[in-house]
Amino acid sequence: MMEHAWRNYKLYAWGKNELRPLSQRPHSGSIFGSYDLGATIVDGLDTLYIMGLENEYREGRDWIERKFTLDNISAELSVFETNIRFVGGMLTLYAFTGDPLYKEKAQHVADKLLPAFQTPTGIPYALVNTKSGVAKNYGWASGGSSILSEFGTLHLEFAYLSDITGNPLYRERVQTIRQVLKEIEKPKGLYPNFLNPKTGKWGQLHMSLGALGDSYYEYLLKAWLQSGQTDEEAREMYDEAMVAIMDKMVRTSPNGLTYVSDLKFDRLEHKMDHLACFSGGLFALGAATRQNEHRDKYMEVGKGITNTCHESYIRAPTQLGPEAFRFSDAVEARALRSQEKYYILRPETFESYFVLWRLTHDQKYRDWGWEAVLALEKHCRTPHGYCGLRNVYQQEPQKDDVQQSFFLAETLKYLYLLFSDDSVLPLDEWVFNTEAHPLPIKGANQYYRQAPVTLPVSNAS
Ligand code: DMJ
Repeated sequence: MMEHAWRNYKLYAWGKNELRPLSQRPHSGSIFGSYDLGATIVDGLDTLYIMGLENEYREGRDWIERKFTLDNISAELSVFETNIRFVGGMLTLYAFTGDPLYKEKAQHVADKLLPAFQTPTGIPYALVNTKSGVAKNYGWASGGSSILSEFGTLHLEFAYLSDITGNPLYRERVQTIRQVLKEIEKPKGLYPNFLNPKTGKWGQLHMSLGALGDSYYEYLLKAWLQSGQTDEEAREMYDEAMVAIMDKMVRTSPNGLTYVSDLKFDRLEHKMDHLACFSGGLFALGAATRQNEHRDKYMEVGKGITNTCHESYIRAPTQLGPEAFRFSDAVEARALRSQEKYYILRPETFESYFVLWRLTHDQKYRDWGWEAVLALEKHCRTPHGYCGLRNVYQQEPQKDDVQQSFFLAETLKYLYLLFSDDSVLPLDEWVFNTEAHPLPIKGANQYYRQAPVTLPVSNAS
């Protein structure tokens, strides 16, 4: 599957961001637009490396060396997307290979994002122009707010970049974000999705483990894991957030399905985004790494959410899950609105299968992953790459003509790892960024490659 996705990207969209498999041309309408940033190359390269596809890996490495730059282009980039895909991708490749090319490129990209952090609070804007450095927020985001899942999903990459370059600046930037979030008053212990970077005040009180919230919670747990479990502040913030989420947002349907609902002010919207399906793995990973009074309960919730996401898949004739699904008296784990019925090759459900497989070795997670592989082959594969579907509830759904870069970065990587031995990227040595780029755990992984500390001259003698 990876070879097929890569080969067709190479044939029809090489150096562009993504492939349109039906049209056999580049996809330029997505987050990275028509700039030649090679998003699929940078995002997919560590997957090729893990799979041992050496020739393809080399082609990608050569393209990065010869072509990849953000200099002399005037692109308006998403700080979050650029960080998780480009900085994250390069950092993993640096950890894997020690090739200084990737460290330089990771730093090059991160430096282009830094102007976005020039706000009164240090909470970055969402978008930054790579040439002018002018930064701004999305017009649609609650009163000029930045978005929790975006500014809260920089910590792993920026902390690691500081450690491998010896430059503390990147860690300082994300530590500032951490302090704002630590000190601010949290309504009912929860984090709303919107925060104004100028005033430091929350926007609309919408909370979610799906779109706009999701990976913030993920990065609290993972910052602690990445630090070799020394960043206790992150773990405490994670534990406190999960207590509130359990109390206010995790619910069980009449037929016993566990789900995490969105919360709008005081009202539960009994809906779960496909994006929130990563949280099955998150609850389980949090439970497995700390012995406390919540451990057994959280492990059960992690398994329950993963099971619910699997149900959302198998209740669709395509055996692939919708973008969002609801719980009411009439339906459970099913999309109701037409704009919720699509599937864009997302990885989150398979990510939870992978984490739960590693933690429990319950065969059902591999069985579920295999069902998904067959469904992807049946409905999403085309002669020229893989496409998403417009409606998972149709027997023969229309395809969307986009091969997302995260299909190579995440979806295929998690499915591959689900069927690999535990010794391939063991979870006590690696922590996955939110785009499935594995980063080494400090103190536990020989590939951490921390920059040597240079002593001041007077002490060095
Ligand atoms: C990916 O870019 C990341 O997983 C992100 O955290 C959420 N959305 C996509 C995949 O669905």
